[in-house]
Amino acid sequence: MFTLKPLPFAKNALEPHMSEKTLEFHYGKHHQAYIDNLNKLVAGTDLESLSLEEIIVKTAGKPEQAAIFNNAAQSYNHEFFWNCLSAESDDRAIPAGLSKMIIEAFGSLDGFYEQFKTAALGQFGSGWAWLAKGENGLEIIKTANGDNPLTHNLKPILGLDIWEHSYYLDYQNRRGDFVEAVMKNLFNWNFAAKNLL
Ligand code: MN3
Repeated sequence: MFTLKPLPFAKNALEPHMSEKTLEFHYGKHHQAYIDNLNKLVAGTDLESLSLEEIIVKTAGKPEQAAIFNNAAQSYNHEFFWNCLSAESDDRAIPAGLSKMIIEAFGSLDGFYEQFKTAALGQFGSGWAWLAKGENGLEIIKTANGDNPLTHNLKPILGLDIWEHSYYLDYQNRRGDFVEAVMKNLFNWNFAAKNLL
């Protein structure tokens, strides 16, 4: 049985950039639903005892297992996403090693922000923008629906949910404003640095 883990912050801790109301729905309803659906879909199958990561890798690209993949990936993505967010000043400073890698990959921190925003805005419809690590260092990718870096042989470092349910209550159609607000005010760089290891 998969369960909804507690949020790593209070529901109002990310205001004004992400409201308590958004988290009530996004975490309390959407994320919960992915987990509930996954539990129903894997009950009594050999997938039941696997981790989310294992289910994702095992079912990726198999049309007959698309529902399981989508719900497992979205369960994983959301748990990861909440950890990518923090309003604590300690989490908001970019550790030196990671900062160096970002500058190597994207020219500057602003270069990273610009390319990340371009990826997030360029994803047509629902999906995610990611900072990920591959054999050649850091890269930015966008993925559709529940897809994530694990199926591209990449390690997720930071992820941003750009499904409309992620921003509609706070920003309506202004995805760019939401992306800017999260990148500049909420990314948890401590969590990102831990994911490099
Ligand atoms: Mn979501």
